[in-house]
Amino acid sequence: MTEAPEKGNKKMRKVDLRSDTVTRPTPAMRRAMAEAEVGDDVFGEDPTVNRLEALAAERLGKEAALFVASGTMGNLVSLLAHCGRGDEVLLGDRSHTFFYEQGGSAALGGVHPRSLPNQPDGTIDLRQVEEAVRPDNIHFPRTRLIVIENTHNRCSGRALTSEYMRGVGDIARRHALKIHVDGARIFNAAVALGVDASVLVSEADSVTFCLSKGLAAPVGSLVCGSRDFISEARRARKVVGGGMRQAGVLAAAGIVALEQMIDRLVEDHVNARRLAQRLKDTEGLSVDTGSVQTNIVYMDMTYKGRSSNDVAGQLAREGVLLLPTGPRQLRAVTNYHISQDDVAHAADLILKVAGG
Ligand code: TLP
Repeated sequence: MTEAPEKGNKKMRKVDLRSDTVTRPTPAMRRAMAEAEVGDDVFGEDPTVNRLEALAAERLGKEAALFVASGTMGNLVSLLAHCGRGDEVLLGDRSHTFFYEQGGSAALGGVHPRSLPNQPDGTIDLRQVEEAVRPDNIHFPRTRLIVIENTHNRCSGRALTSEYMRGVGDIARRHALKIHVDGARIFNAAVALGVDASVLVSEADSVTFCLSKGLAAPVGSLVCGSRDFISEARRARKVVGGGMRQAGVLAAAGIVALEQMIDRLVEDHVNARRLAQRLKDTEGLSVDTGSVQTNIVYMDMTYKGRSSNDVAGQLAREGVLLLPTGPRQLRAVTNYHISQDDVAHAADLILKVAGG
C-alpha cells in the first residue's frame, strides 16, 4: 500500500493492482545494487551478472543462462535462436508472445507464427498441437518450435503441470521439435503446484523467466537453456541491442529476488483468492473463483453500457488501480506491496463502483 496525494491535504490510499510489474525493489535489493561488483558484461566480465546467470541456470536445471532486459526480449532472442526465417512456431492464441509482443519474431526474424486455441486452463490441446506439425512438403514452412506459457497470463494465471509438459515433450521428441517456455511467472507456477521450477521446465529446451514481476526486482529476465543455445541467444541479444555493460547493478537485485522473494509468492496467491471470493456472486461482475490459482484475478463486467476503461477510470480516481484487458474485462494482480487489508479495501471499492 502507498499513499498518493489528493486534492487538499487529505491523502488518498492507493492500491495498485494493475500488475506485479509495478513492484519496487526491496531495501535488500537497493543495498545489493549499491554494493554490486561490476565489469563489462559484453566482454563477459561482470562478476555479478555471471553469478546471477549461474544461479538462474541452476534453479531451472539448465546448463547456462543469459540476463536480458525484459521478458519480451527473452522470448524474442529465444525464438530467434531456435528458428530461422520462414520456420514455423506453434503457440497459443492467448499467449503473451502471440498477443502482446508486436509479433517481434515475425517482424525481426521472419519467423512464422501459427496460433492454436488456448484452453481456459492455459494449455493447448495436445492433439491439436500434434496435428499442426507440418509434414515435409515443399509447400509448407518447417515446424520448429512449440511455445508454452506458464503461468498463463491471459488464462487466469493458471499453472500448467509437469504432466502436461511431458505430453508436450513427447510430441516434440516424435517430431524433432524444440520447446520454449515463457515462464515469466514460472515461480508462481512452482509455488502454486508445490513443484520445483526445474521440474516444470525439464522438457523445455529454453525458458524465459522474469525478475521484475512478482519477485520485485526493478529490471530484467533470464533465458535458460543448453550452453550452445545460450551462445546463440547471446548473439541474438546483441543484434537487438541488448548487450548491456555494467549490468551487475541490476543483476545484484536479481540475485536477491531469487534468494529471498520466491517463497513469499504464496502470500500473493492467498490474497488473489481472497479478492476473488469477495467479488464473486456480485451483480454486475463475474469472477471465476475456481480459476484463481496464482496471483491474477480477471473480472468480467456483466452490465451493458459500462466499459472497462470507464470503470477503471472511476476506480483510479478513488485510488484503486486495475488494468482493462478487454472492452468489458478488468485484471487485478496481487503483489509484494499488497496486504490483506489492501485487498479488503480494493474489494469494497470495486463492489461499490462496478457491482450491483
Ligand atoms: N506482461 C505484462 C503486460 O505485458 C501484459 C503484465 O502486466 O502482465 N510473458 C508474460 C507471460 C508476461 O505476462 C509478460 C509481461 C511478458 C512475457 C513480457 O515481460 P516484459 O514486460 O518484461 O517485457
